[in-house]
Amino acid sequence: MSEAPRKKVLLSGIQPSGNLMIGNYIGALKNWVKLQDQYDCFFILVDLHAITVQQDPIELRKRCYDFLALYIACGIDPNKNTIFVQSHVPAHAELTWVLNCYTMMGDLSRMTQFKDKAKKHAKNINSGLFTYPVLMAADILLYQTDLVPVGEDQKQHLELTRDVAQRFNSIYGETFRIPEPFIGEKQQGARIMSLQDPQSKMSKSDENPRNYIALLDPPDLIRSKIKKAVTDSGTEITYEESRPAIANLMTIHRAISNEPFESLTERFAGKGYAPFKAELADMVVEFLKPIQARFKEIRSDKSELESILKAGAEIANARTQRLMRKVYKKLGFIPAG
Ligand code: ATP
Ligand code: LTN
Repeated sequence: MSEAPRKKVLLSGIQPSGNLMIGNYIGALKNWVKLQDQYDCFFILVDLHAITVQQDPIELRKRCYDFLALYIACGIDPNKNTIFVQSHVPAHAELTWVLNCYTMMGDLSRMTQFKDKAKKHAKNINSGLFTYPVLMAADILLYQTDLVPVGEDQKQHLELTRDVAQRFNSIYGETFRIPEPFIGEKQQGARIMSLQDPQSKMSKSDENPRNYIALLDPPDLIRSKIKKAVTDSGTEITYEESRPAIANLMTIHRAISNEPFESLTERFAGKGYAPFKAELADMVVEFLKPIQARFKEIRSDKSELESILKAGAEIANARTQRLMRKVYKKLGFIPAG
């Protein structure tokens, strides 16, 4: 009897830090939802990654439940996908140690996320922040992942993951599958920019919440954030690299409405920014309304959320234990029996 072909593996993670926001949705979550039926999916709440910057323990615990409920509210089906908390699966930390020994300091020091975060947290440049991409490589390689849907900012980490896997494979023979990134085009929202500073990426841990639209922001706050978002000189609604603020707002519009840029330009010709911003705000509010309602309902059943995480961790532990045995054997470690 022939075996059913292996379903390809998709894996991604989000750090439970800050407030899940529209950039995370457009750059990552939206693609998770779109691809979930075609792949064997693993979605991870990467709490071990989150502690590379200082976290409040009570907030962190609450946020993990919030994020899980938001994933489901956004359309991730917990019955079809494996959703779990990274710290529930010890192999992530174990494989990280192994991969640390096959990752070069020079490569890590080129990572722009490290440079950005080191600047932002100048008093806490810990070694976890530096080796953060190795933990991410372990997350991915542990499941023989084929596809990793992420925003554009993670491209460099994905390249490092591929390099580390290839280095290990070339020494010990085929061990890890080499993963492919799944990153949309910039115009499709792979890099949503900050509302107040369109030169920097929108970020859910930004200390100024006016820079992002959180998925749980109330309607009035969303309207006010969009109204006060910075704009470029000129008044036309046209997509140009030289006008990053309006290009960003148009990208958010298109990611939600699917309306082409040309059509937006045409509809708002000669009208200026205000009506465009007002329409965008209404659209975002309407888009988030059902997500927020579902979130409220799902979040209120904590025991259901706990059982989703428990089931996810069981599957993930079984998968990763097998892989770790293989890795340790290749390294020449005596089997634990
Ligand atoms: P933090 O500010 O807490 O470091 P973050 O907003 O950068 O977080 P991550 O947890 O690092 O979010 O990323 C979660 C996912 O969202 C990743 O796939 C990342 O690439 C994507 N993402 C983050 N910011 C953006 C953005 N501005 N535009 C598009 N995708 C994004
Ligand atoms: N580093 C990612 C989060 C992350 C991740 C992963 C994404 C951790 N492990 C594995 C994809 C696959 C970030 O967005 N900062």
